[in-house]
Amino acid sequence: MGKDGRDIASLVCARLKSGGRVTVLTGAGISAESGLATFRDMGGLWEQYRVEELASPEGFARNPALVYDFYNLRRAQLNSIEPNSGHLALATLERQVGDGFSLITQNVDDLHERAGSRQPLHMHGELRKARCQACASVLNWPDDLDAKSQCSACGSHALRPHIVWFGEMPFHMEERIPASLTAEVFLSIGTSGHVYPAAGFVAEARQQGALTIEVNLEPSANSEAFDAALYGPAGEILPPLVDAIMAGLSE
Ligand code: BJW
Repeated sequence: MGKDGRDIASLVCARLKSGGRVTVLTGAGISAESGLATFRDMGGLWEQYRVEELASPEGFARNPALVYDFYNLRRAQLNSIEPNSGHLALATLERQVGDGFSLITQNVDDLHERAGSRQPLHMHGELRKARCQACASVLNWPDDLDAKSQCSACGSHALRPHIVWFGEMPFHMEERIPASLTAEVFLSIGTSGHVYPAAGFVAEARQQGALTIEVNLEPSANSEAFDAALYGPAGEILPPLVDAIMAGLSE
């Protein structure tokens, strides 16, 4: 790891040693090295599909079969991929920091859990869950979902992907996310900074006194809100960064 990385690790350690907490926000970039397409990069999902048809309540009302298929394909894809070294490094950091660690993810995949993260806050939902529009039950749903799928709680056929679409309120916005934005260190990984409210978290965390750090291939849309940045693939940057933080904490 270069000097920038070591300097950033020292700054993080200084905050954590005096009882600080760390909050991590992840986006599609952290799962890219596992083989999942991002949204806005070249070749990303929104280049291949029309966002308003697939990720909005109006699109689902217009053409549910198309939306079910899109998420069925992505759900099936989860069976053939694995967490990468970036996910694993974050799980290691979580074990070291303990209760002072929070992970907010915009990702709907389950790679953080499979890497060992205990309770990531999935603010945009989860691919492997379905939600009943009749009784609001959230069900584990590992297989294909369609208009004939039945809710095991109420028997209705009103299941939809458990995904937050544009115009819908993300999850955990009332308590857990606001509480985590008071942490002393805020680390943002692999997110373009285009989608709110997540794109506003860094400014909020910084305003509350956090040291803010970005890991991305390139500066994100809100890069001015970060105190420090490391540019490159998360799977290459995070393992040595976490190692340096762990070494600093044990000194
Ligand atoms: C790597 C890498 C590697 C690549 N290593 N890095 C006008 C102004 C402001 C806001 C709005 C507005 N009009 C409407 C809004 C609100 C709207 C919004 O933000 N729209 C903007 C697009 C303008 N937001 C909403 O509607 C949200 N709800 C809402 O606001 O409710 C009201 C409210 C909330 C709170 C308080 C009060 C009111 C809901 C947003 C739902 C987003 N849903 C999606 C799709 C569903 C999930 C799915 O199908 O999978 O979520 S959209 C899509 O974008 C997905 C993602 O989670 C989200 C963020 O994308 P992400 O993760 O940043 O991915 P990319 O592709 O954009 O970026 C990848 C990055 O990784 C890049 O930077 C690469 O460089 C990097 N990278 N490889 C490191 N190896």
